[in-house]
Amino acid sequence: MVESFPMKKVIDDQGNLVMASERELIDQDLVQTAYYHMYRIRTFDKKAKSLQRQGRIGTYPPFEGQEAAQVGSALALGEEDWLFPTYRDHGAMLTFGANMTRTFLYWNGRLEGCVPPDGKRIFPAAVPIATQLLHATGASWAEKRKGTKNIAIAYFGDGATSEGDFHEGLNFASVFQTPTIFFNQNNGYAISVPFERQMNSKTIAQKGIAYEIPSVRVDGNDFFAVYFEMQKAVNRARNGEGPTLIEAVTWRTGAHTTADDPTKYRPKELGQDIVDPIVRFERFMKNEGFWDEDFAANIHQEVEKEIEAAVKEMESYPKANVEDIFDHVFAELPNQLANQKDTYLQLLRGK
Ligand SMILES: Cc1ncc(C[n+]2csc(CCOP(=O)(O)OP(=O)(O)O)c2C)c(N)n1
Ligand SMILES: [Mg+2]
Repeated sequence: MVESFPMKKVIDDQGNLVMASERELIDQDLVQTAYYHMYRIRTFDKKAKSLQRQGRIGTYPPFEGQEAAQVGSALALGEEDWLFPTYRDHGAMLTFGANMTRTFLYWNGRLEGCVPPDGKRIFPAAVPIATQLLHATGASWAEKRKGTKNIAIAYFGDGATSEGDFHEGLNFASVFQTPTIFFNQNNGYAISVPFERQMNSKTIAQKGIAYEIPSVRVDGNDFFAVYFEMQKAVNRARNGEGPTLIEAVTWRTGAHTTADDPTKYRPKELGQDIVDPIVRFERFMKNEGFWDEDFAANIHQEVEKEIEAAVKEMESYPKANVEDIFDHVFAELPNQLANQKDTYLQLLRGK
């Protein structure tokens, strides 16, 4: 089955083009846009980890190492499309137009963190694994029924494929030929569970066969491979040709979240040979004459400023209100939760 789904690459680890036919699709604007977004979300991610360590935001799931997958996918979407992310997809959300201050507020436990910017169809990050596949299928089905050309993308991890929702989402999308892109980031682990313990199949792409969904396996650390395959999937969906499953093979460099220690469950040598996607992209830029010191320096400065301003704004908000956790799920709080709320508030008051 692995042979049926060879991993598509456009550039190799040294930044050399291995698919020369794609060269004519690459121009300065695309290269600089991709670099800008990957650098921006990498810097955001570093800042978020640092803020968590300083107690300035809560638990945070880093996406370092997955920038090419997240930017390559989000950049291929159109303005009116729908994005259904997980907790690890802030890079994709920011690239698609999520507000950075609100993204920090989300990890600070504030409701404002779930509000999408005006005109942007970005759902709040799904923490319950795989639920968003059904939401994306439903939203894109609605678009199809309304006769629009808009599509939806659902982000999900390797571990999510073990959930019923994954299969229900794919089956429904297949039966109704919805304009949905199932975008998998196979980062090799679901918390501490490695890919081989999660499934006996050798790839995630092959799971599309059962649903007659065109599927492809790409090197998720290769921006161009992700971006070009996404474009094909987007075009197919817009033209009424139904869903696509994309497996982007990648690697999370750090912990599952700031609450765990990956050295406890990942052998040290694993991942050592993986070239950072941004380093790989920079190599490509230098090899192909796209590198420009001034452009890079300007971007670095601009991003730094943007992030500092967003952190400052986030910290100007009052601390999250504990009662919010209880007050916005049910119209009428069930007894058991009302009791929990009382107990917790008493605890906070030191009684
Ligand atoms: C329904 C459900 N079951 C279990 C969990 C606990 N949980 C949180 S993250 C995670 C692993 C998910 O792994 P994967 O889908 O590979 O995504 P990744 O975290 O690697 O991006 C699990 C099991 C959850 N959030 N929701
Ligand atoms: Mg995973």
